[in-house]
Amino acid sequence: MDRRSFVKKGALGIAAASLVRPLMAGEANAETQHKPAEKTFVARFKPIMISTWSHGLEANKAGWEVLAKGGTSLDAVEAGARQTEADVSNRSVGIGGMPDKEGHVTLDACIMDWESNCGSVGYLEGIAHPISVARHIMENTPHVMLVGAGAKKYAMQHKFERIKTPIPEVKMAWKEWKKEQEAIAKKPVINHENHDTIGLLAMDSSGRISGACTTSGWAYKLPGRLGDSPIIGAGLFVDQEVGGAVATGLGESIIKIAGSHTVVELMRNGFTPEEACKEAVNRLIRKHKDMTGLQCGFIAINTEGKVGGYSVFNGFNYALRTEQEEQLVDAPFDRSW
Ligand code: SD4
Repeated sequence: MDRRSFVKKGALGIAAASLVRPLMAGEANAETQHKPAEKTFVARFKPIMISTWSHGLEANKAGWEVLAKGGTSLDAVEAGARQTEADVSNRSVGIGGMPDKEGHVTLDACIMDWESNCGSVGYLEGIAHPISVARHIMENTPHVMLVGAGAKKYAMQHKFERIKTPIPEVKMAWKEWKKEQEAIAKKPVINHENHDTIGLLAMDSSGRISGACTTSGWAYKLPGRLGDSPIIGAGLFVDQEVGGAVATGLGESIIKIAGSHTVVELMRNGFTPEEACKEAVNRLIRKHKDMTGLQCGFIAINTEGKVGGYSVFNGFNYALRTEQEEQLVDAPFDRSW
């Protein structure tokens, strides 16, 4: 099947689960009374996974191997993110990512689960799977976020796989860029051809929602720059009472409206996932006088298993995986390039 044949235009929200919300930890009913909190989730939901951009199709495949066996949404989003991080052809995530102004590939990632546990890593160099470092921080330290040299030290102490970056093709491109002396302050044109950060959201068969986000960020950024992707509430937010959201695009703009948190709070107030993403995009647009090159998009899922997305400009899409379908959905948008 070629790519176009399974692209679906403008999906508005896909009901992929029953309309029953998952039981929350500590919330007792006849089946669950006196059982530990983790057993209060009942396997009655149809799993679903959504991931940004077309490479989300492959990431969803990796995540689906987990979900199909009844695994957790946390394991699923980590597996999906690792798939993209290992893809050498991807220029904005993991090993094939683009460097900063000085030629260093620095990676950002974060992860969040249904109990609001979260972990994050920023400005991490030479480590293959930042998403797994973020999860390790979440599960093994009292902290949420480690960055730079400390993050690298942590990853090495815990024997995370090391990589040599930039890969030769990327180094060549960086040298060319240096020659052209482009001004770093210029806003890049961000579309799906050159901006491939991946954000993933999954609901497992117990209704538990988790999310992940991983990127090398803005190509040729200033050394030390972090975007939205490692920031809980900006690049990713999950609240099991409501749902989850992830962002992609120009991080500086997404941070200004605490993008993913905003989407989740809008859903809390009754918006569908697509309506919430649209309203967040509108809010972001209101904060910027000049929208040139300012592509940003959100995807979201609620506890009913409905999903949606929305972007500033056309060209943003996300991969959807359910028991019945595997497709790339062109997100609705505010304006055309
Ligand atoms: C960043 N939000 O570093 C990321 C980049 C991105 O699609 O999402 N690109 O600003």
